[in-house]
Amino acid sequence: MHIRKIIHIDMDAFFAAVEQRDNPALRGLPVAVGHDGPRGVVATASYEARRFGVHSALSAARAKALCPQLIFIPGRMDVYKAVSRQIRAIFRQYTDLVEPLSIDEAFLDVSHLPCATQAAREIKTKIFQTTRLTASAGVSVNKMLAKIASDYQKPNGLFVIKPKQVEAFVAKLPVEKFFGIGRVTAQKMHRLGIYTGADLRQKSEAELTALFGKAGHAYFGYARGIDERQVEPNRKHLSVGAENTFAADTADLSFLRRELAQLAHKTWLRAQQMHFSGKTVTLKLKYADFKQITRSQTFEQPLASEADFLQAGENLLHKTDLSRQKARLLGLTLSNPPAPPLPGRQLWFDF
Ligand code: TTP
Ligand code: MG
Repeated sequence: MHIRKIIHIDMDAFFAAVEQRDNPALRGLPVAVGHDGPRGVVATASYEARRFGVHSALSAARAKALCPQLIFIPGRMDVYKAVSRQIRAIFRQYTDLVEPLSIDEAFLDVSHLPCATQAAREIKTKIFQTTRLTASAGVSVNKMLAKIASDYQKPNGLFVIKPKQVEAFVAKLPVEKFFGIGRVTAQKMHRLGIYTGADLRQKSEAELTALFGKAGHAYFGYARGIDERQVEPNRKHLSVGAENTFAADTADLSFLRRELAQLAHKTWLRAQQMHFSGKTVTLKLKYADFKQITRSQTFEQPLASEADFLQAGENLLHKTDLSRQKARLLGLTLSNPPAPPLPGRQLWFDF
């Protein structure tokens, strides 16, 4: 089997580090980037502030309660974007297979290079020389492990999970560290006595799909250190969706709404697993005579929650005509990621 070499790079305390770089008076101090106000939220915190428990997505009020001397800085998105372009230019010196996941992180497929670890070391050095900022790098055989590795020795880390180490590493890994396993899924696993990769490995693929639906298939692979997802440089064209053909044609609106809720749930889960967010929702409806229509709506911001996504789908469903013809198939798709691509985070603050 062909073994891939994947690097994941993620800047350290990105927005806060840029602010400390550009204003030496802030260095060594607890800094939060974000809005300071009654409805304010922390976008990120310097490592000094993190020692007090301040982190992304915390309300400004809570952050100041935890760390009264916290210095709030309004963000400068244009500067962060410029740095983001600088680091992407460095990545492209090593490979065309660069998949930016957000403003400060990317996957690189460097399978063609003799030594991925050496490349990661060089990239970190070049980033520092160019931007005066530190990044953490993870190197392994697939995306999931490379991403876990970059987080392992943050900040300014370089961590490698070699092919031979994968099994032992994954066995010890807490399930919440696996890709796409969020808080809710992790809690469900804990209730089932699944705490680590080794526990997860005890379950058959059939058991996992029965418990977690399609995601169960991925979890089965993850427990064995397998993640087949390719580094996808062209996220612009990416979309995530689900569709279902009914056992019998129907015009029953309450049935269709229940179907839609399932499609929205499935799609949202997959989008989260892929760190994908999109601004466009498309509903597809195939009538009993096989005539197909689509209705879509594009928002200014990526859809922020499953509930919003479903609501958009329902609005589109109401724009279809079921008075003359029954439906045989319903589909729902999320597409059109924001540019530059950002992950499915809900708390990006506005400028
Ligand atoms: P992250 O890479 O998640 O965080 P970070 O770089 O600040 O810190 P770490 O060292 O742990 O990687 O996110 C990158 C930037 O994205 C972050 O600096 C600010 C922004 N961001 C938000 O605006 N809202 C959020 O909820 C998160 C998580 C990040
Ligand atoms: Mg980061």
